[in-house]
Amino acid sequence: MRLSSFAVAALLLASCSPDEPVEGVDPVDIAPPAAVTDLAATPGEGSITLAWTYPADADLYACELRRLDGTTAPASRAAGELLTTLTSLTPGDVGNFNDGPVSNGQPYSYTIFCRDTVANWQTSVDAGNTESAIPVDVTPPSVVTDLVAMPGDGRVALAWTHPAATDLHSCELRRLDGTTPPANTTEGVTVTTINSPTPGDAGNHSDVAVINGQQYSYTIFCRDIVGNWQTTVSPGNTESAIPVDTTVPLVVGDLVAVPGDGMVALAWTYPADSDLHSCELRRLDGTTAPASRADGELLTTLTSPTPGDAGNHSDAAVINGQQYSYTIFCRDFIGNWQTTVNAGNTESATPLDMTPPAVVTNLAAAPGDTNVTLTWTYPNVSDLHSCVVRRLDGPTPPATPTSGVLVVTLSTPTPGDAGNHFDGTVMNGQQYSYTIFCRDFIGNWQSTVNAGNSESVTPTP
Ligand SMILES: [Ca+2]
Ligand SMILES: [Ca+2]
Ligand SMILES: [Ca+2]
Ligand SMILES: [Ca+2]
Repeated sequence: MRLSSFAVAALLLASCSPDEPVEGVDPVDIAPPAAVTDLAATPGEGSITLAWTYPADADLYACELRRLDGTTAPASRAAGELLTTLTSLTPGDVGNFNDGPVSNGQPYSYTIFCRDTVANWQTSVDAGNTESAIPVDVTPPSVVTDLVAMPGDGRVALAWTHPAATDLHSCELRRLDGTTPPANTTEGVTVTTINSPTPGDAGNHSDVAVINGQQYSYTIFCRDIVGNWQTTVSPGNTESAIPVDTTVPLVVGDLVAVPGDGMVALAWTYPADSDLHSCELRRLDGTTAPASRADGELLTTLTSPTPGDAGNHSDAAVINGQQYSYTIFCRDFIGNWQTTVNAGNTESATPLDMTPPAVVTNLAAAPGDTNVTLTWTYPNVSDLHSCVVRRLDGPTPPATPTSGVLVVTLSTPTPGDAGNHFDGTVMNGQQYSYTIFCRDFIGNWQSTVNAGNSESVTPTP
């Protein structure tokens, strides 16, 4: 039979030698169980998993798992806090317990005390029934989401949402050339490190270390304060983009149009843009310069200009007296056309006839009695308007269209034809010298005096 605790206590009171068997009753059990063995404490994320082996004592009844903060295990059942009382035990079996939540980085120490059915508590504390552990954070932050990469001109604008992890420490924006984003924190280059981001908040970065036309792929990796890196690569934290040149060249400057005879001489300064590809010189009849590349006619395409250098063009496809207006438009290598029209890249000009007719030829002066008969050949120029026969007394012919006296004005002569004039206003014995000067419709006077258009003669009876 078994004695109740009460009966044992009564027997203990009745005997001064309790270790000895008492006549007529079972020997009193005063031996506690052995201690648990092989206690192990495995730290986890916010938890510690404990495992041990129960003592083999047949009268094992219950055990207490106690815990103390720090590195010293509870030395007795009065120390630390009782985590759990383990009952319905099988002697010699393994036991386990998961202690959590506990604070990561904080040491915890454990002891297990066991008792038998009559409440004899084992009090020993040794390596077998004590253990310490520090739970560790092994959980990386979740993945960045909503990453977008907007291609710009010489830049890629990235935006995303940081993970909501409260222990978020920093994130790294990494980049690889091409279509495949970095697969881990060593692939590609670090574009930027975002320190102390606010968990769950939006982040952004403008990557300007890029070349237009080149594809770039990005991944953002984040870590927590103990250094757990998130390694996931997903649509949420990766993105590719190709920055593009959208900047048009600057405008041509200093355009001048100098009217000439049957031509307009244009000069200008090219814009200094390094990606200047070519320019178009366009022309419209009249006072208004081409407003766009759809306006007027293309006079010439200026290829491979040197940025910032001077340029020029001679427009000979013009009619004198007609006004022309010019605009120069430039483009870059991508094909971005500059569309601005201002004083710097527009100009108007009216080419002018400044060419006098050629000289009369074959002038002959036949002396008569108080007269001189002149014959010549008109110059063969299409814009021949009129000629004048001028005369000076003496051996020297008139040098200009206004010197000497006007003998006759020859209107609307036929170019290249023969002409003649009978000068009956002369005296015998007096020497006379003639020059014929011609002009065109604009009024350009031919001023040459030579053997062809001058002659001296002395009328005789
Ligand atoms: Ca016992
Ligand atoms: Ca963590
Ligand atoms: Ca450009
Ligand atoms: Ca002329």
